[in-house]
Amino acid sequence: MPPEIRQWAPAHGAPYQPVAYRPARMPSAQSLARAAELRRRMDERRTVRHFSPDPVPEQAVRDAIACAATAPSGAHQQPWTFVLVKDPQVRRRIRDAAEQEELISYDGRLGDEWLTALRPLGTDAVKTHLTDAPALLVVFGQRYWLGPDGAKRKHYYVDESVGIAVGMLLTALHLSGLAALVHTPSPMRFLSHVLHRPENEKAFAVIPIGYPSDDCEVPDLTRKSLGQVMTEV
Ligand code: IYR
Repeated sequence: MPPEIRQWAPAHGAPYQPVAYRPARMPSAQSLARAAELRRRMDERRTVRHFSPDPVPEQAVRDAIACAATAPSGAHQQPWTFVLVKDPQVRRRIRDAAEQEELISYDGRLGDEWLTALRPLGTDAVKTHLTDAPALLVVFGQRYWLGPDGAKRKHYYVDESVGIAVGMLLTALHLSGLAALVHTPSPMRFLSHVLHRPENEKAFAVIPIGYPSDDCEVPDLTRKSLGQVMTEV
């Protein structure tokens, strides 16, 4: 029996029924101060691959997931599932399967150009973070939902929606003092089997969460400047 697709009664086809939205206007001095502070704090975020085994406050992870789930989504269909993996045996299975795929990838499947692009990151097929980080989150995108008649109905802009949600998740985790890695073992199909996800869900990313280890190192990377990433017309 394939795992069941979770039912959700969306407002599919409901008439437009607006409600008033009147958030208090923030004074511009406060906006500027907040924006500058947020920019500074976000620039301190680093992708971490070496985690301390110290536990993280689980509620902080739950709150970050709840923040992610406030993301905008195509037709407000909220096409995401966040699986918090706690069972050490399941995590071991995920690591074994991921490393099996990554060995093939690093052994040639990625190709020279891709491997060259990855060289400055220092990554390889060994994925200790999958078992070492105190929390492991696997994010799935729901490709479709089931109507009341059991028929498949499309979700729109699934990758874009889930990508925005993951961005918000990373922001929430970082501002809560937690480090994370967006890991995309490729191919990721094994995650559906190991985590018994239903047929409509496709893995988007595996996200170990925790604190950097005492001897954590990160690649010496620079970010593009604002002038390099934006233009004005
Ligand atoms: N999935 C592999 C390779 C990899 C690919 C990209 I694009 C990265 O930014 C980092 C790694 C891995 O996880 O090692």
